[in-house]
Amino acid sequence: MSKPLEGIKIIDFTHVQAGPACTQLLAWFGADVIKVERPGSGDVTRNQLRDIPDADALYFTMLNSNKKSLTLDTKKPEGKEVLEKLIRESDVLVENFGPGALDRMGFSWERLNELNPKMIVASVKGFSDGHHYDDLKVYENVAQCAGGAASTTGFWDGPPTISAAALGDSNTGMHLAIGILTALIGRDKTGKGQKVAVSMQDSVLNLCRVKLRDQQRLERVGYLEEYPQYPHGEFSDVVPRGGNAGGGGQPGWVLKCKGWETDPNAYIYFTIQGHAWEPICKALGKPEWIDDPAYKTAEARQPHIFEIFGTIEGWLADKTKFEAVDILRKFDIPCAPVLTMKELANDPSLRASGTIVEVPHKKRGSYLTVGSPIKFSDMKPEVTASPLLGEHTDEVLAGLGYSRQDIFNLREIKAV
Ligand code: CAO
Repeated sequence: MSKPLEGIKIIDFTHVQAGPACTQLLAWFGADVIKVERPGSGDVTRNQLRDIPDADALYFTMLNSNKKSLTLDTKKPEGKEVLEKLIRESDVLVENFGPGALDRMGFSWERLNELNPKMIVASVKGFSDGHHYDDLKVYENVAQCAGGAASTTGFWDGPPTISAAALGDSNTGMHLAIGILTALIGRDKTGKGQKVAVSMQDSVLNLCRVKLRDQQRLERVGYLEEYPQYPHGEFSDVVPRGGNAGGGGQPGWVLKCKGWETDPNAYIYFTIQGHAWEPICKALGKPEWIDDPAYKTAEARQPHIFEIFGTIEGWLADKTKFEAVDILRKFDIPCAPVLTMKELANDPSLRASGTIVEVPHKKRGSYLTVGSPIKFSDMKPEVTASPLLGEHTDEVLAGLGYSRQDIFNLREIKAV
């Protein structure tokens, strides 16, 4: 089956997570993604946290599937020459080097645009161009702090907390992918390439927009009625950490189920959504709460919400997280078990949908990865193994018109 991005050639000048997550997505959808890596070492994640000696680490394999690998020293004149040829026939160049690295290499936006005016140049940086921190190198957790996630995550009596979700890295890569696709559609209309830039700080903040909503509400009224601090606690002039309260305003909490004493994940997330109150009362065997003025409205419940959660935990005490959800789903109550990575890895539904996939790899044997979370009616993205370092160097160079002797010479001077 042909894929929508077939025929789109992408120079993947990315490393670590933010950039590779973007180009991997585009490769799944059919783009020809050529990862350009430094000869001898390649993307640093090939070596990071290895679980099998001499085989690419999972960090690399899980972010670089469906790509080709070309080794090229782009600081050597011969390597630059190869890159220039590649640029002339590519549609997109994606990079996430530290600030100024591409310019120092001699490939500023102006130069790239001169080499190929139709090419889209897409970049991830920690902070946006012109920002007072735009000289900083940035990793995931730094971005979560700079983008407002850390100050609003965790419990009010603990420090700012980092989320396990890659809000700074993969999330920024997804934003960049949207930008690239938009620029490609724009190019169809104008015939011109353009620069697409996404900062990690901006991408984190974009996902924290309800907290910016809350900051404005707090400044206007002095409290946030859906936060656990209301009405008994204190508010300062900044959005506090709300523990497990729902960011969207639906009261909810992580509640203990049978076995929590020994299993750190025997919990469900239980929401007390306004419209679900009546079914909740029925499910819990508390029909008297339905019309009780102390429970009837969200506002009335908030002062004693933890007492309500305590009652629900009493109901959950003899039910596993799975049994509880099986009962609650019949009442249309939004809830879910707190699932571990082990449970997700073995989840038959995720395997069937292609969200968890097993990929054969030349050196590792097979490994699990997360496949495309986006499903299409006319296309099933297939995940193929990440490339070995330089696996496609000869193929790509031959495609650029280099002879076997040229390729040998490039190897001799260690340009590839
Ligand atoms: N041939 C020759 N040189 C190469 C090369 C190649 N194929 N590929 C990269 N290089 C060089 C670059 O030119 C650069 O050299 P100079 O600094 O001398 O100009 C160097 O390798 C890469 O530098 P870097 O700053 O990108 O790498 P780093 O390990 O010091 O920093 C990171 C890593 C991620 C902090 C930084 O790249 C960064 O801030 N990127 C932008 C934000 C980002 O994407 N962060 C997310 C990473 S995922 O957690």
